[in-house]
Amino acid sequence: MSDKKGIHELYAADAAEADRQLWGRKTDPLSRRGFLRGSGLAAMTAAVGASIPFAEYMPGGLIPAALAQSDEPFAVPGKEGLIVLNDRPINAETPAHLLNDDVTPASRLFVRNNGVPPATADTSADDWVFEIGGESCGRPMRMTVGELKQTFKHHTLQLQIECGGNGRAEFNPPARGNQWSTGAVGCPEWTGVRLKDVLRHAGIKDDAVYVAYEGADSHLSGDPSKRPISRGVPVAKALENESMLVWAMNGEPLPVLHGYPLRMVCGGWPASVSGKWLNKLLIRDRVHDGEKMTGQSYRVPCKPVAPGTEVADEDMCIIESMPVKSLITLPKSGISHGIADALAVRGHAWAGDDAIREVHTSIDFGASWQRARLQKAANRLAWQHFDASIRFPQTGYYEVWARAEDAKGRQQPMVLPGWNPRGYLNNACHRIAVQVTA
Ligand SMILES: Nc1nc2c(c(=O)[nH]1)N[C@H]1C(S)=C(S)[C@@H](COP(=O)(O)O)O[C@H]1N2
Ligand SMILES: [Mo]
Repeated sequence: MSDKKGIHELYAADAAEADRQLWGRKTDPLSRRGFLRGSGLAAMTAAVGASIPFAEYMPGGLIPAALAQSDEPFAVPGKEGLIVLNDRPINAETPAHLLNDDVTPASRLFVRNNGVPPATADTSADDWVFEIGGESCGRPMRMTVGELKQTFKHHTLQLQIECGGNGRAEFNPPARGNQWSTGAVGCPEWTGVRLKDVLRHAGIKDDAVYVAYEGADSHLSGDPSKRPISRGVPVAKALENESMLVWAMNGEPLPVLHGYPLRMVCGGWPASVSGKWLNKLLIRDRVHDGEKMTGQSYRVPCKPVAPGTEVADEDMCIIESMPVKSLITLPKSGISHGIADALAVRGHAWAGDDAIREVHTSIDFGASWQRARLQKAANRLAWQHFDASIRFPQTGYYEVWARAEDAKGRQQPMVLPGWNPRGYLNNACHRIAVQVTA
């Protein structure tokens, strides 16, 4: 990596090449999207269609109003249809109807970056070096992905990841951060090795408490001493069969945006624990204190609070297993449907570390519920598919609601659950609109 340019420098020098490295294809640096990711003055001039006399005073990263007002939507190549919430860092979510696949394809997996991704596209995966260390590591070592593949047994599992802030957009008072609606979730199939096999190889001392990651992405400030994010999980979660180090997704090398060449995946917990571009594993003798582990990040009030309450850091608790949730992925909200036919409804449900026991649907705003057909998970910590065939009593406007219940009997709330300062854990029922016509 050290002889390679960071993606920032690369953008300054050659935006199209930087796009190729990051997105796997060359893009037009004059497009609005290409522009936003740091094209030089020449491209900017061409894009606004005039020279810019005071260009030297333009703040770095400023979007000229001529372009900011353009209607051309933001787009992420290879992720058509995703909604871009933020361009620096790149964050994009998937509309519900594009999440209908049983196994989420790369093209439809949300992207959540806290910093600037490293330019890893031209890196040979097998030569990628990562370190294992930390106070509670018995035999600190360096390993390559090639050695990882040779040393440990390979496993392929479908594991669900959901951003802790998925659903944030609904909270009131609003929480700052990316305004995710429902699309920061996906369930691809991952191939790699069990984290526990690697940790045991490197020696876990008796006093081990947490297993954490560091990635090769850089902080938005450009300060090399800062990490954009460095989180982890308690040792017990790290030692589960489904906690993995993976190099492949859906049978292909990990896409650059999803952590190529190596990432951690700990399904069912906030996806922020699933570190991308892994270059360090730390076996800690304390609760990890890396970036976005402390303060209010990925924490909720230990006791419920009224909306808008200020909560002291010491009264905030780390989010672990995510709550029960479901998503209707078929049909697309807003369709018209003829009354003569039953409407086929489909979706997925998941519940952090637990399985889903039942899913119900309602067409009368929750007054009555019908049990949907529910499939078993492909494996533990994969989402489960449900489907229902719904008939409507008369023409008019309906909403189809879905409500999942986990193995412990916990159900999704029909309205917003506990407000919290950072807007995490909104698992309210998903609903779609259907116009039933004659
Ligand atoms: N190195 C690194 N790992 C990371 C992040 C990041 O910014 N840098 N974001 C985390 C967060 S907050 C989420 S929700 C998931 C998103 O994974 P995805 O972009 O592959 O969907 O990655 C996690 N791992
Ligand atoms: Mo996240």
